[in-house]
Amino acid sequence: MQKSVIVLGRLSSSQWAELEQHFHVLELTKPLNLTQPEVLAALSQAHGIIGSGLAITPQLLDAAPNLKAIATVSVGYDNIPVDELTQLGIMLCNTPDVLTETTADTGFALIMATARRVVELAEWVKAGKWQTSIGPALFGSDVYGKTLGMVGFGRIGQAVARRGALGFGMQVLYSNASPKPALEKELGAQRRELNELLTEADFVCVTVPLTASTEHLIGADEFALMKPSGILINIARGKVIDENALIHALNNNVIQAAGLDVFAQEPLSTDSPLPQMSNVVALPHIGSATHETRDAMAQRAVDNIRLALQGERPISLVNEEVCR
Ligand code: 8YV
Repeated sequence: MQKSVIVLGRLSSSQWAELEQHFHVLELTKPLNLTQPEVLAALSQAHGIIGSGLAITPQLLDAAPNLKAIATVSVGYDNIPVDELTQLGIMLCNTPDVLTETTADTGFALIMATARRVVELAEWVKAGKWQTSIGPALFGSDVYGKTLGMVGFGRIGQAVARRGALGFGMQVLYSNASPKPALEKELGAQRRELNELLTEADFVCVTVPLTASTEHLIGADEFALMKPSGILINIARGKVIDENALIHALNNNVIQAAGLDVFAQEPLSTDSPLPQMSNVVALPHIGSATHETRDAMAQRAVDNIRLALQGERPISLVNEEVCR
């Protein structure tokens, strides 16, 4: 009997056709409503699920006794209970590599936009306020030649650092559990303790995954260590930052500015003051959101689920233990 795969999210027509060659494919919409009989019927048959932002609850797992693999269309999987899946023998696959450069571009867009006040000044021009030549009140800060502090030095962190070092003559510092000698050689990057990095960097760029040990990694004490001219960039997960402490730091000249692609709550609550602040550039979690990259991520998820359900090793498997 053909195996069944549930798809939650967009696939191209060729990706859809590729899946249909091998599986019975069912499309459902997010969030999954587990009280709907058709959703429960689909889950009861499902061997695989493809989707992003998946709420993998115990109820969902109970409703899907045949589940063998989940392919999240994201590199991050902080929203997924990996240990529970491993215990149940369910493979979790993600989409690293294919989104690295695009997400690093987003990080650099935020570095440029915050330092040179791109959004604020574009809005100023749009409002017809450019009537005389501009003075120092509207000047920004240099990016070229400054110090870039990477909090987390995995694939995306390294790609941001490469842009900074090779394109913008930046001195790269990084804090990471393990040293990265190859990058030290390639970019002249230097490893620092987090506190030292915060003190020395002009730009602090966060790329660590969200885990129990990185939640609120950057809070009031950490902002106090940064330079008053320092700029915080977050392209990781919102909860790595204590947002209340960030708002306080931005309002009280503890740091200069922040460029944020991610927030503790997404979509961002309309109560959040962050997007209205002139020293904040807030984006709607677009790290990987280009046509090319989202297509490549969807393709990786399709490849992962196909391999997993055909008994082969998926390209990017998070919980290797399931295969042992
Ligand atoms: C995702 C992301 O695309 O990959 C990740 O972890 O944060 C984004 O690139 C987003 O979560 C939607 O899937």
